[in-house]
Amino acid sequence: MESKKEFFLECYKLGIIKFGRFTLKSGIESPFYVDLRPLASDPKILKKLANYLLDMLPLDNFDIICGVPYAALPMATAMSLESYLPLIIKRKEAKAYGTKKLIEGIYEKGQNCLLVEDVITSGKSLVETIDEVENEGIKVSDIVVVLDREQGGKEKLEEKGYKVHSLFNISEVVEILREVNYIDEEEVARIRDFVNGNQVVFQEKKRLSYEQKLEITEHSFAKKILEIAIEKRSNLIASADFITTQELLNFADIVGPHIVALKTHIDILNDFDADETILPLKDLAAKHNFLLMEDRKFADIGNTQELQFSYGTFKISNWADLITSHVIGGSKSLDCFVNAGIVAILGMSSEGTLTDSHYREEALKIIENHPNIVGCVAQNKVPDNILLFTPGVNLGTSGDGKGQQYNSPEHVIKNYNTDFIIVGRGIYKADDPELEALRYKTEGWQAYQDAL
Ligand code: 5BU
Repeated sequence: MESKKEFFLECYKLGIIKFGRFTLKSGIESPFYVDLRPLASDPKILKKLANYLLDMLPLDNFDIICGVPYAALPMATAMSLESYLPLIIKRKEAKAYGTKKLIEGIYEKGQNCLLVEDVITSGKSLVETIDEVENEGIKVSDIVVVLDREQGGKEKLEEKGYKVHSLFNISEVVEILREVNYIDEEEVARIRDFVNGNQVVFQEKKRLSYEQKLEITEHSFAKKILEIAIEKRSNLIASADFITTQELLNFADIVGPHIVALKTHIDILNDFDADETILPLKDLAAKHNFLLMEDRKFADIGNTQELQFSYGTFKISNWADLITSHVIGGSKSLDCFVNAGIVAILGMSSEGTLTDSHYREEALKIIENHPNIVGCVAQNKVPDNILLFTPGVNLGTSGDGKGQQYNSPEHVIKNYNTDFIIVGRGIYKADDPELEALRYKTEGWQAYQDAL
């Protein structure tokens, strides 16, 4: 048989222990979280686990075997199959009708039952289970657990005269994971502290500054927008959702000094004209030093996106520095955006969006690995090397009655580490858009500085 250590690492790969910051049922913060249920989904591992557990035990002492519901049920079943110890099932609650039995299966009073548990923490729930089993006239002398969290449970049960056999304990598990560099010294120390009953202090990870991001970002447009942010002391992008060129240009000139980028929906203009719209817009971008971001939200196959990007009425590739794109077409669909930076859509701000956590997890894999990506649009934290753009920002209201959901600049910068806030109606619908742009700029910058 492989070593216990190798076996543990096999189990670990199923995701049974997570490290980070977790709030337990009791409200206590823990530096790790254990859930052994995935073990039952790998039949080979479950079978091996059953044999490891059985090997530790004086099997002749037991007449029957019982798992503590629910996580230990498959474990007890597998042990029963490997050892021929008959299985009984303990219900979580007695049936409200019929037999009202708490224990199901065939057993006799006075038989000795081996109890199986996945994780032992304080031992409280095990004590309750033992009481219930003993109330049926069944004897319990030994308990076998897969993982001892070393928080007093074993001692508590042993004081009451039970023998607790544990396959792994958290200290040895941490040692194994440290040896293979899956966790670092800081985490090891925090776990030791926690196990020793000390309150664990979690150091809040600070957000990176724009200067630090400038060092780690690769894309030229990522660098450009960061440089503008530093120079203008602004993280504001104004969304200019106008339907006439005149309004668009007036607005760009007014808010230009305060923004890092102007976001357009060029296809909503009634009077688009490359010479009349784009040329003066580019001049304004140069005059006030901001980027042009076309919120096109591409969502097609690569070939079509390539055509949509460079041809048709708007010829976006001629003038946009940044474009938004969904990643729904897969990584290769993004290859066509070569002379602009992609701001990929990870999560939308609107109520009922389908960009749920599963979608975002998969989308992020594409976003993290595509060289044309500058950043993403999202309403949650993202890795440090991807710039985060957050729309749905408004100081005056929480929604628009059409599904848009708003937060304040402070909220998104503090909670999501947003790099750039995107504000549309909050600014362009204001009585004095310039003053309002200044207000969002000031609030956004202040929130950023406070978060450093
Ligand atoms: P608003 O007026 O601040 O609600 O405008 C927000 C802009 O951002 C608007 O142009 C939207 O098309 C855009 N937007 C958004 O609001 N939410 C999203 O998730 C994405 C884009 Br992606």
